[in-house]
Amino acid sequence: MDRESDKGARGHRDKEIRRLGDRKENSYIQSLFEKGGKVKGIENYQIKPVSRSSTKIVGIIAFLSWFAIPVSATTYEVGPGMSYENIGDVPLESLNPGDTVKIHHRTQPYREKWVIARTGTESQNIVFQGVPGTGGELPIIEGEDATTRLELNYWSEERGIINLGGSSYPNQIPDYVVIENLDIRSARLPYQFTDDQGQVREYANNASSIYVIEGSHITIRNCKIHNCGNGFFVSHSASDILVERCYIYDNGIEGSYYHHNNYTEAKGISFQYNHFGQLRDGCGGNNLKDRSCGTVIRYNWIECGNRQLDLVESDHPEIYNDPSYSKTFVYGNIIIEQTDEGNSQICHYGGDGSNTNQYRKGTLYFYNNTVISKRSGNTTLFRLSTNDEFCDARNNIVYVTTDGNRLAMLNTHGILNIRNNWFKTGWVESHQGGNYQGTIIDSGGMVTGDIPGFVDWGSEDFHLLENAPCVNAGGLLAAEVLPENNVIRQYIKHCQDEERPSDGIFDIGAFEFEQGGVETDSLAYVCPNPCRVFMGYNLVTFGDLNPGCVIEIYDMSGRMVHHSGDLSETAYHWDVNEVSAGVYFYIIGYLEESVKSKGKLVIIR
Ligand SMILES: [Ca+2]
Ligand SMILES: [Ca+2]
Repeated sequence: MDRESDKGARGHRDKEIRRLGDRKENSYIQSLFEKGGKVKGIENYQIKPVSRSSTKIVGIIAFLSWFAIPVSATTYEVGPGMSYENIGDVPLESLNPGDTVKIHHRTQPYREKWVIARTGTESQNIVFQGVPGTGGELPIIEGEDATTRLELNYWSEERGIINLGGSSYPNQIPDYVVIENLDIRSARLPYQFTDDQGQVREYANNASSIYVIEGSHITIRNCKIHNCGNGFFVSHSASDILVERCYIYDNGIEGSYYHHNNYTEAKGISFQYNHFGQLRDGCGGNNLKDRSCGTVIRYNWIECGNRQLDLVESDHPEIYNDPSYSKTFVYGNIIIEQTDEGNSQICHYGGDGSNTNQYRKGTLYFYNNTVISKRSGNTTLFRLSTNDEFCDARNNIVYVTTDGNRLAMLNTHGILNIRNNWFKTGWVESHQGGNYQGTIIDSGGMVTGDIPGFVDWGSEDFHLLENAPCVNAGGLLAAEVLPENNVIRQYIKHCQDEERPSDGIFDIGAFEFEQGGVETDSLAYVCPNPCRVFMGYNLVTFGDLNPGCVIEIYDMSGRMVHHSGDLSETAYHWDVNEVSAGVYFYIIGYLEESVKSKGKLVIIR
C-alpha cells in the first residue's frame, strides 16, 4: 500500500508515453535508442543494450563532431533590472556545461516552473543558483500559478516545480547539475500551473518541489523545500544524488501515509547537514523515506514524521542487485520524536512490499546518533522487517522522556548487535510479547542511566556536559564503515556542520564533548612530532613519564593501534617502522587514576 504514490507516478508516466503524439514521439524513440531499448516495427535499427558510460562516450563523440568550436560558459543573471527579468526568459533548452543561471532575490516570488534536461560535466556543472537578499532571504520559486517557458517540452509536468529529465525538448539526461540557495514551495492539489503548451492544469497530490526522473551527479544544496505533496522526490533511474544543508519540512497530504518530506529511490544517495522538520498538519507520511542503494544519512537533524527514517526496498534490479544495496549508513544524526507523531517506530529497515526477496537484507550501520523520544507511551527504535535484516548499532544515545521500560530496541524481527550505546535504564528488547522473534547481541560497553548528560534540554542543546556518562564511553566503529564513513563531522543547528573534536576515544552520541574530556599533562613530551620516517626517523620517544603509566595510541577512527603495557621507565620508544602515515592520538594514563595526558601525533612517510 505504501507504494501507491510511487506506483502512481510510474503508471502516469506510462500513460503519458502511450498518449505521446507526433509532438513527442520522435524524441521518445530516440531516447529509447539511447537507452538501448527496442522499438516495435523497426527491429533493424535495434541496438544492443549498452552501459551508461558507453552511451555517454557515444554521446560525447557525437557532441564533439557536431560542435567543433568549444562553447564557453555563460552566466544568466535573472532578476529585477537584470538581463533576464524571469527565469523563463533564459534559453533553458540550450544550457551548456559550465553555465550558471543566477536567480536574484526579489520581494515577489518567481511563479515559474521548468525542466532541466541538459548535461554538465564533472568540471563544468550546470548550476541554478539563488542569490539571497540582503537579509539572507532565499529567492522564492512558487509553484502555485507558476508558468512554464513554452520552448520546453517535457512530461510529468504535474509532478514537480523543477523537473530533472523526462523531457522531449531538450532531451539530454541531466548530469552534473547543481540547484542551490532557493526556497521552492507549493506543488500539490489544489494548486494550478500553466504548462509548456500554455494550458492551465492542476498539480498531482504527489507533486514535489524537485522531481528527479533521471540523471546523475545531482546536488541539491541549501534549499528550503516545503508545502508540496512529497517534498523531494527521486525515481529509480537517477544516480549519485547529494542533498545537503536543506530545510525540508511542511510537506505531505492530509490524511495520507504515502506522501513524505523525502521520497527517494536512486543508485547512490547521500543526505548530510539537512534539517528535516515536521510534516504539514494532519499528514501521516514519513520524514525520510528511501528505497535507494548506497544510502548514506549523516549529520542531519531529523524530527517528527510517522517514522523518522523509512529505509525500505527497491523493486528495480539495477538497484537491489547493486552491492551497495546491502550496506546502509546512518550516523551522526539527531533524531527526535517530538510528541506522539504517528508510528512509535523511529527507524524502519528492510521492506514494506509483498516480495521479501527484494528487501534490503543487509546491514544497517547505525552509529553515533542521538535519538530522543518524547512519546508518552511506547517507543521502538528499530523495525527490522525480517530476520534477514541486521543492524549494527554503536555509540548511540537513545533517550525516552517516559519510563525506560517504554523503550524497546526491536519490533518483531531482526538481528541487532549493540555495543557502547547509552540507553535509558529499564529498556526492553521488544514490546511485541509472544510475537517477538528477533535477537539482540550485546557486544559490550553498554551504558544505562536516567539522563545522558545533555547541556540544555529546554533549548534542545544535546551536546554533552563534561561529567556526562556518555563522555569517552564510546567504542570502536565497525571495520566496514571505515574509512569512508568515519564520524569526523558534527551537526550545527541548523544546516551547518563542523569538525568533530577528537581525543582518540569516541563519546557516545552525535556530539563530542568540546574539551575532549581529558586533562593535559604538559610535563610529558613526544618527539619527533611530526615523525618523518622518510628522513630516517623510525622511533617516537615519549619522555618525562611518571613510572607506572601506560601509553595507548589510536588512529583517526578510534581504533587502538598500539599499547605500551605498564611502564617502569621515564621514557618509552614506539617503533613506527610498520605504522602507516597519518594522524594518531596518544593517551598517557595511570592505573587506577583518570587519564592524565593526551595529544596528536603525526607520522609522515
Ligand atoms: Ca513517529
Ligand atoms: Ca572523547
